[in-house]
Order: sequence, then structure tokens, then C-alpha cells
Amino acid sequence: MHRKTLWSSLRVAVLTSLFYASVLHAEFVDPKVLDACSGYSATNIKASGAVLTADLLLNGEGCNVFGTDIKKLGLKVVYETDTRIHVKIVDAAAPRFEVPESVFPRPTVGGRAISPRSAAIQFNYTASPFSFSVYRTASREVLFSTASHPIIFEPQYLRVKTTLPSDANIYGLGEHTHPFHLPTENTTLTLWSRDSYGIPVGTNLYGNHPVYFEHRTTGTHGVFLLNANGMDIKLTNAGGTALEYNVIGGVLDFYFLAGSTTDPTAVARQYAEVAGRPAEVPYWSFGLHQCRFGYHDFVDVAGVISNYAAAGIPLETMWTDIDYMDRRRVFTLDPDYFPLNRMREIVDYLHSHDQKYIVMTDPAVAYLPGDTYEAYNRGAEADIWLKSANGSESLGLVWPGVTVYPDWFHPKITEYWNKEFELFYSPESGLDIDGVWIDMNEPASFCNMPCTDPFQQAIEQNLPPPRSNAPPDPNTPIFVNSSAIKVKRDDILNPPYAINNAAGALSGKTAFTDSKHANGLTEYDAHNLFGTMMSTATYKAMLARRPSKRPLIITRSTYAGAGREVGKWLGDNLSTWEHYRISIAGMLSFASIYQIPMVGSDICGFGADTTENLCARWAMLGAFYPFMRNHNQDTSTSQEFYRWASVTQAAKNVIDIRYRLLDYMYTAFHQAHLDGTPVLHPLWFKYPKDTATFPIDLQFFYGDSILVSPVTQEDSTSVTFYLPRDIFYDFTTLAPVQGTGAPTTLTNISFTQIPLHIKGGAVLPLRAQSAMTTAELRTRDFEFVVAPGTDGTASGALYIDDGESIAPPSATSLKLTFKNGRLSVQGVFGYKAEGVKASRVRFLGVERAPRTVRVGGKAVVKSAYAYDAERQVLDVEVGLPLTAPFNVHYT
Ligand SMILES: *[C@@H]1O[C@H](CO)[C@@H](O)[C@H](O)[C@H]1NC(C)=O
Ligand SMILES: *[C@@H]1O[C@H](CO)[C@@H](O)[C@H](O)[C@H]1NC(C)=O
Ligand SMILES: *[C@@H]1O[C@H](CO)[C@@H](O)[C@H](O)[C@H]1NC(C)=O
Ligand SMILES: *[C@@H]1O[C@H](CO)[C@@H](O)[C@H](O)[C@H]1NC(C)=O
Ligand SMILES: *[C@@H]1O[C@H](CO)[C@@H](O)[C@H](O)[C@H]1NC(C)=O
Ligand SMILES: CC(=O)N[C@H]1CO[C@H](CO)[C@@H](O)[C@@H]1O
Repeated sequence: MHRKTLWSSLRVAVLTSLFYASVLHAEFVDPKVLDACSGYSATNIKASGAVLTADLLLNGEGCNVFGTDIKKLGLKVVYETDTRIHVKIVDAAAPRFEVPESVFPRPTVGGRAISPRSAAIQFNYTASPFSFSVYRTASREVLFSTASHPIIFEPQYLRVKTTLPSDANIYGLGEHTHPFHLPTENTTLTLWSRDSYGIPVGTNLYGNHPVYFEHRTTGTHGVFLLNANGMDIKLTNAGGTALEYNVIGGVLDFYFLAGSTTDPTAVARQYAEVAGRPAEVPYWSFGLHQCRFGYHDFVDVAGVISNYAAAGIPLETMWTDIDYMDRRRVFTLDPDYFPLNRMREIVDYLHSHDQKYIVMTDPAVAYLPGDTYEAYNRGAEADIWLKSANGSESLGLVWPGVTVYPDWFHPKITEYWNKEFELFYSPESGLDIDGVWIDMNEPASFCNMPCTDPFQQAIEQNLPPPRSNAPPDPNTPIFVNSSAIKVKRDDILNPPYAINNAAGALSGKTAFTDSKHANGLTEYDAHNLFGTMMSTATYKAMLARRPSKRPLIITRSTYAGAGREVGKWLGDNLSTWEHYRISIAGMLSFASIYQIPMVGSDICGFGADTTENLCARWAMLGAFYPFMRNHNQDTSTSQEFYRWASVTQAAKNVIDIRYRLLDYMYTAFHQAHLDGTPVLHPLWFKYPKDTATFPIDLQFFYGDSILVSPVTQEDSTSVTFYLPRDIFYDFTTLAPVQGTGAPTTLTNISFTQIPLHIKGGAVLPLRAQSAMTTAELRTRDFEFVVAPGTDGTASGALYIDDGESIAPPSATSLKLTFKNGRLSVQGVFGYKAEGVKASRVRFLGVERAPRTVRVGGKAVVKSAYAYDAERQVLDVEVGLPLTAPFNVHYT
């Protein structure tokens, strides 16, 4: 059906496709054929202030490569800010699918009139044949250019290709497991949400982020294509480096971001203006999370909680995978293995020890008409299930067997989802969870194509599988040790241009692309939004349960902008050194580019069996993931940190560091929430002129200033890493280390240590001591570590609030600055942390013993400070309450 439409408002497409060649992969189409297409010519060009419009008329008959070329297109170019140009090309005659505003709110534009001439980047075009480019105003350097690559715009195929500098530095375009620095040789990045066990390189994974940052020594810019249809983005060096979009629907809706010529993080903030800034997460969410698939029953879960306490490893949050469900049905508890009264006992126990509890929630609901399964019955009653093309319920095959999927576009979906959360996760009578884990939301299906009989396949695939153990005695004591604690159907199912979907057909292992949503959209268009829409519904449901508190939601599938509400784990990796290494690139992509900073990979690996050494190294790397969770598959050997002595020690060492740095990271998250500044940085963000940093993805900065350089080779105790030409300080000894801009090797790194350096120029706010829970951590004093840069100055920030409110009633926000021997701590002291003091300051790189030391203007006695000449550290006792500004000064 057609719907009336306005520029930049929701529209519904009916792809009136005509005659096609048979299904082709674009790789079978010679690029020369596409480049020989006649393209369009711009006419009726009108430029007025910040807006340019034109009609694009097809030259001749077009090339009709995957359908019939659309005759007339509409071009609209808007200089939205001084650093952002919006370029949109649509079918002039008929509305097509666009990402709905409800899923991706457009940035507000206006307020101030932008003069194109003063903008940092310019839109330029050639009228016939039509091509366009974007260049930097000051340098006239071209950043994007479609010249000699005609735009192709067909019902189910859109093509835009830009030339790039040779061997360009491109980052983003996920989700994938390529290196962070994308190979430009023969690389295809496919965007189509897919349940992708083992996260294979070169295949489409769970989420979709059609945004890239391109870095040059002359500056960094960004390009975002706001299109959610399936696509292949190709990077090639054949015939000159180029990037080509091949998209099977929607419109061309580009945002060009100028970035900056000096600060690579500027483009991240500009992307946040478009995609939204990340949600703040609760303080406790930075604690250690423990999970696995395969905790058999409530006794097992309670035992893990007790064992962590017994091992003295801080456990903040216990998680449970689908094991808890009755026959794998969402919103149920298995009455024999996870009975409600015992589960409530576990949750009460956790809460009384300042610990948290999270379980998995899947979108697919078991299809059980006429049964007593209320989650299904209430959904059927409200008629909120995704529908097949003929109007029947669209069926999938997931953990509980045959399922239906919620239709996130249905007007009653919020009511339904909120109700299920309210009932099942009721603090009074249900499972009182503290956060939510949402999975399988690509959406996944186990049904093999053509999936004509999911009921038969449920039998063949043994779904839901029977339990492998007998249920425990329901009265088994736990916690006994008190010391422990539209279109033609064929076109939508098999479009003429077949994206390189690793699941084969477009509907392979997911909901059928001809399924219909309540608002008329098909899964063909909405597929890549499913995970993000489930995220939004879950966010609302958690807010409805606890209206003032920040929800913690960790999802598998995301679309651009998902970070406004949720965090993300990197999916079903394996316990391999390769996946340990690639986790850094994955995490950097989400945290530094896609604006989804609450991210981490399953520590010690999900699938396959881990080893002691791998798990020890991974525990330490994982302490520098914003989201730190150990998670494991049901068929893999157990890998809780307490299972090996070396891993226990590694985890304790590194959680001690993570927790002492927790406020430093919390402050970075607050800044990210305010303006999109990334919380993790690839090295080139900090050293944009140093070409050696561009490909590095085995090291990164945690926050602005902690350089993490993990050991990366199997069972090795040495690592060769890069220290840029700058001053650093060893995190453990605090002694200065001069970076030379050459590879540095450290040897004899035990399996309980990870190399960490402080980048000169930082004042770090650390808790003076770690703790067993984050609640306890919040009672600890602060200490400040002053690490001067090559210019002798340093700065930092500290933000403290109640750690959980969406709108905290009060906050402390401090600027920490160091110059000429003086650290000054100033700002707003709104949050009252009872009894929390600034206990001491450590000044690094102090070359000689001080003559005088003053705290708050008063000279202090010699016994109140210590100077270590070998390490060049001056350690000053402060002991002031953190309620007013103060200085510490040495001469
Ligand atoms: C803008 O486009 C025109 C026409 O193609 C071209 O002659 C000119 O060099 C371009 N300007 C820049 C700065 O790229
Ligand atoms: C490009 O990559 C594909 C997929 O990995 C491979 O099959 C093909 O041989 C490669 N082509 C070239 C020219 O390297
Ligand atoms: C309780 O836990 C402590 C600490 O791990 C252990 O030393 C002790 O043996 C346990 N006691 C019992 C009765 O299991
Ligand atoms: C509707 O379509 C589904 C999926 O293609 C099919 O299984 C079902 O039999 C159809 N129902 C009717 C009434 O045609
Ligand atoms: C390696 O480190 C251990 C302890 O950390 C130390 O005892 C040993 O001497 C070191 N070996 C070498 C070769 O440096
Ligand atoms: C052991 C194993 O199955 N490894 C696979 C996991 O995924 C990697 C890359 O992501 C593949 O290359 C491996 O084959």
C-alpha cells in the first residue's frame, strides 16, 4: 500500500519491481559495466542559503543491471551545521522505505542559519553526467567523489562509489571481525543482521553500522549512510582505491561529517550529533559480571556466587542464560530446576550483599495456541505478532521450538512488552532483575531454508532439548557457608542483487523477509532494525519497572544509534587466541566509532574450551573492556576465574586496577553521554600524524590516558608493542618511560600481569583502594596521580553522582589541573559522598627532591610526603574531605 509522505518523515515503500535479470552477485558484474552506465543529469538546480535541490534525470535508457533504472530522482543537499552536510537522493515519483523516525530520530536542524561558505566542508557537483564530491573548504582536499562512477538507482539496487586515496585508512562499516584498520584490497562488508556463531571473518554479523571514519595525516572525516536495507560495501584496490555501496532498497541518505584536521575525536562527536549520544549506565555495571550457558539449576547458580566469594574475587553481577526457562520459553521459570522461591532466595541474597542479577530475554515467543502459556496468549490476544505475507502468524524456529516474533512496530507492543516485564520480573512476586540481556534479536531462527515445515524441523532438531541432569532436591540448602558468599513475493525473498549474506538466502536463519509489520513495513526493509527496536522496547519496559533508574541492557543485534539505550556484547566468539585478539578491534569499533561504548567480548571465550593461560590473559584484557563479563557455552569446560590459581590471581590483580580506575571510566562515560567523546581510543586518535599508529589494533587507550598493551601470542610471556614518541609512565612502578616511536619489547610478563602505561599529560582520579563490590568501592577515598606531559602540564576530570539516577539530584564535577608544580582540584562539589576524602597525591616525573610541599596553601612537615628518587615519584598525604577546592603544590 502507498502512504502519503513528506521529505524526512516516515514513509513506506512499495517496491514496484518490474522485470529482472536472474539473481546475481555484484562480483559477477564487471565494475567496468557499472562505470559505463550512463547515469543521470542534474536539472532544475536551485541553491538558496544552506539548501540545494535538483532533479536528476536518467540519461538515455540507463543500464538496467538489476532492474529498471528509475527515470527521475530528487536531490536535496542541506548544510545542517558548520561541520555536517546532508545529501539525500530519492525517487522523485514514489515514496520508498526510509528508516523510520521512531527508530532513528533525525538530528534537529535549524536554530542557526548556516552559510555554506563558512562550513568546514563543501558539496560540489558536476551536472552532466551527474556526480558529486565533498571537499575540505580550507585545503580543497577532496574527501568523497563519485566522479566517473555513475550513480545507479533501481527499485532493488542502489549503487554509489567513491574514489579514495591509495590504501586509505578506513575504520567502521560493521559489524564484522576484520581488523579495525580495514583492508582495502578486495573486501566486502555485508550489512544484514545474522546469528553468526563463531563470528567468522568476512561474513555479516549481528549488527549494522553503515558509518566509516577515514583518517589522513591531513584530517579525519566521517561518512554515514542512513539506510537499513541489506547491502554490500566493497573496498577495492583494483583500478584505484575505492569504496562502493551496493544496496537492495531504501534511499541514498548520506551525512558527511567534516571531523577535524587536528583532533580525530571531533568526528566521533559529530557522528553522535546524528546517531545520538550514548546512554549513561549505572555505576555497578562496571563491576565484574559472571555468566555461562549451562548452569544446570539454582544450586549451580548459588554455588558460583559462593565460590567467587570464597576465592576473594569481586563478583558484582551473576547472570543466567536460557537455562532458567521452562522448556526454553521466555518469561517462565522451570519449576523443577529454577523454582521461583529458590530463585527469589538467590536474588535476595545477592541484593543483600550489594550484588546484582541479570537473565537473558529472547524475542521469540513459543507458538502454543490453545495452551496455558500466557506470554503467547496475551500476545495473540493483542495480535502483536509479526505476520506472514498472507496474514497468518510468521513462524520461526528458536530455542523453545516453533515460535512467533513480536512486531516492534505494532502500536500495542509497548503495552505488551511492559506487561510481560512487570509480571515476570516483578520485585514483589517474580524475578527481581537489575539489568537485561537480550539475544537472538537479528532475529535468529534455526529453521533451514526453505523452512516449509518448522514443526517437522523442531522434531528433527530436538527443540526444546531435554535436560541432561535430574532436577535437584527443591530443598537443597544454598549459601550454607556463611564465610563464602511489498512487492512481488519472489522479489522480496530473492532480490535480483543478492547481498553476500553468509546465511545464504535473505531469509536464511531469520524471519522471512516477506513478513509484514502492523504498519505495513516488511522484514525486507525492517530486518536490520529488529535488534534495536527490541532494545527500545526493553529500555521502556525497564524504565516502567523502575522509572528513575538507568537501565543496563546488553544486546546482540544493533543498528546505528542503538547506544542511546543499550550496550552490546560481541556475540558468540570462541575460546581462541585469535578471538582474544580480534575482540580489541570489535570493541574499538563499537566504542570509538559506533557510539555504543558499553561493550565487551565474552571473556575467556564463549564456544570451545578455554585454557588456563588464555583465560588468565583474557581476564586481564577483559578488565579493560567497558563491559566485563565472563561467559561460556553449555558444552564447554567451566571457566569461572576461580577454577585456576593463576586465573584467580590474574583476575584479582586486574580487577583491583579496574576498580581503582572505575571513577575515571565513569567520568569518561559521563562525557560521552554529554557530547559523544569516545571512552576508548585507538592510538591514532591520540597521535594523528604518526602513520605507524594507523593500523594498530592490539593496543588501545582505556579512557584518555591508560595505554593497554596486552600480550597477544599464545602462551607467550613477551609482547612487542608500539610506544609513540611521547612521555609515558609505567602504571605499576609509576616511573617515566620515554616512548621512542619504535616497537618496544617486554619479556617475562607473568600470566598475572598486563602491561599498562599512563600517557603523559593526565591527572588520574583513582580510588585509593579497591573493594569487593562497587557499593563498597564508593566509600573509598580518592588519590590523584599527576603524570605530566612533555610540556610539564597535566589535566583530568572527575565526575561523581549517585551512580544510578537518570537525572541525578546532585553531582560533583571536578577539573584537575597541574602546572608549575601545582595540582588544583576545582569545580562543583554537589554530590555528598559521606566520609570520602582525597587521601593523597602522587606526582610523577619529579626529577629532584622537593624543597617545600604545600597542601591547601599550608606547608606540610617532611613526614607527610615521601620522595622516591629512582622512580621520580613524590607521594604527598592530603587527607582532605572531597567537598571543597584544594591545591597541592611543591617547589
Ligand atoms: C568542483 O567541481 C567542478 C566541476 O566538476 C570542478 O571543476 C572543481 O575542480 C571542483 N572543485 C573542487 C574543489 O574539487
Ligand atoms: C576476493 O575475495 C573473495 C572472497 O574472499 C575471493 O573469493 C576472491 O578470489 C578474491 N579476489 C581477488 C581478486 O583476490
Ligand atoms: C567456607 O569457605 C571458606 C573460604 O573459602 C573455606 O575456607 C571453608 O572451608 C568453608 N567452610 C565450609 C564449611 O565449607
Ligand atoms: C500462510 O503462509 C504461511 C507461510 O508461508 C503458510 O505456512 C500458511 O500455510 C499460509 N496460510 C494460509 C491460510 O494460506
Ligand atoms: C621473571 O620474573 C620473575 C618474577 O616475576 C623473576 O623471579 C625472574 O627472575 C624473572 N626472570 C628473568 C629472566 O628476568
Ligand atoms: C576454532 C574455530 O572454529 N575457529 C573459527 C572461529 O572464527 C574464526 C574467525 O572469526 C574462524 O576463522 C575460525 O574458523
